[in-house]
Amino acid sequence: MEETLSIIKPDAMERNLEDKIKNIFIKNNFEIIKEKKVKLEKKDAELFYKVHETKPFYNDLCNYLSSGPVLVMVLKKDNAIAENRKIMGTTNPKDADPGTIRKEFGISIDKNSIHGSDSKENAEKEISFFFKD
Ligand code: IDP
Ligand code: MG
Repeated sequence: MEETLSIIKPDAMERNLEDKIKNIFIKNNFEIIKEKKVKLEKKDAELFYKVHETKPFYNDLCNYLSSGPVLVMVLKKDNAIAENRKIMGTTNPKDADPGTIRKEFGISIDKNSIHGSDSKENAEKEISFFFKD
């Protein structure tokens, strides 16, 4: 079994999509083993997205992620990291496959409703970023 970090981003929280998105994970046999609703400070978002600090969209991205509450979850399943990326869809909702979370709910490349870890190393880092135990 593998663990990955998922975040329901502010645009989806704002539209009350929390339960709909959680049900997609449950339907796809993910176990939600930890979850918490948090409102990040900008400096938290900057740390979380540090890998993107040189990108032109970094500042907007950090403002956005800290603009409202988010739901942070640890998802567990065989091959959870890749399986989660598959059901999330591509970064830009416009290009995402039908039935994916981003296709269904994403508004734009920045307001794309969901975050998911992209590798084993990042999953571990991101899980301990939010759940220190
Ligand atoms: P991912 O979320 O699919 O892993 P990343 O490349 O890691 O995509 O980018 C992190 C987040 O930064 C994206 O989910 C999206 O919200 C935002 N982002 C990525 N590329 C762009 C862009 O070109 N313009 C604006 N925001 C972007
Ligand atoms: Mg990423």
